[in-house]
Amino acid sequence: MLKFTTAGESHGRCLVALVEGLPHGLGIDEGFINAELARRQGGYGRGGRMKIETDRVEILTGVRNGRTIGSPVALMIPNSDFRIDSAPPVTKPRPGHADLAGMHKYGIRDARDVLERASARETAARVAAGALAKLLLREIGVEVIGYVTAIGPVRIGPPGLDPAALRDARDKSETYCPDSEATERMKKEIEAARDDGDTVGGLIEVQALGLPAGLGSHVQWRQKLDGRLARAVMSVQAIKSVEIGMGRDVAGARGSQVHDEIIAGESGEPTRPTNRAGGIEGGLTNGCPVIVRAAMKPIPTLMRPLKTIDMQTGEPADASTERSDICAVPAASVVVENAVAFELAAAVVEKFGGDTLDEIKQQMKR
Ligand code: EPS
Repeated sequence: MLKFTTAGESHGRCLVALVEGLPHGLGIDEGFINAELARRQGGYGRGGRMKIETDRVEILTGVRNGRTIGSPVALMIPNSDFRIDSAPPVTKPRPGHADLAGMHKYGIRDARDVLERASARETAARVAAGALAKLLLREIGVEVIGYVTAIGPVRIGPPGLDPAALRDARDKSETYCPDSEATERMKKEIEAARDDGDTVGGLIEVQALGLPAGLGSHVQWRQKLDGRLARAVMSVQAIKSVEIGMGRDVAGARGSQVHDEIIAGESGEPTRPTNRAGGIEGGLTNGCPVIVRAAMKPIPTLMRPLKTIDMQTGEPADASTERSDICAVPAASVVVENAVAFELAAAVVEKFGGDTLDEIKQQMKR
């Protein structure tokens, strides 16, 4: 079973990802992991922390001469802003953050112990783990591409580009949006939020291409691939909804406008002229691209703070204003992309798994 766990705090010594279940013999490209970490740090609207950090992975275990040896892979990303012991207490919980709920959970009046772990800084570890999964998917011809489709009210339609063009257009955009004209409007939206002391959210879309049919399972609820993807994406900090394919639009349409007809392809194989299901039927991949969409709320740390209560005094107060981002939707698109990649790689290992990468490839050819 391919799985990962993370550890680490926002201003602690480091972040850690422990990845178990990677096959033996997978080439580990450290430069690729670092490039993914750098993408996560970027995007228009990021705050001051990203000027302090240069996230780089240290591979602590499980790799010999650039290849996995079948044992767990421990990844570490050191924090430059390591000051957890001297970081000030946070007594005025920010609406929308884990601050107040976490204070209740632990019976404390300082949210620092909570926010250090709740912070989206943890997503650096998720991206590092996801990058390993992508290296595995790359070996079997699967690619996963995430991009931004909305910032606040600025929204684009389906990009309709082939994978190489899509990636290229996204990588040219400061908001990781494949539409250059929309990118400029998105930047203005972020600037307007900044000028108001506010924050702004958006929409993310991920496409996974080249997946074989039959990944996941229809048999048991916890094995259904759509459910597993939804959990992986919904658990990303600040994500409030997850959709697959048409998503919520299915509710207002008739069956004939929702389901993808099956026709014979050139050599008689079943194909689909449409992909409204987003590549998953019955909890299984159906051979079409998997399409996952997620909505991110605006970050809860507002420079023009919302009303709250000082938990030390019980008096009304303005919420705490830690340094933060105005918009982290581009960064979150990298996180969601990697979260999706990890679940898909786990489903591949489950179906075709063997001890080695070669065994997986052999199994897939059968
Ligand atoms: C983040 C690091 C954080 C924030 C952001 C994400 O750094 P700091 O708290 O030191 O400014 O920029 O965290 C949050 C949005 C949050 O709610 O905690 C990162 O590495 O992505």
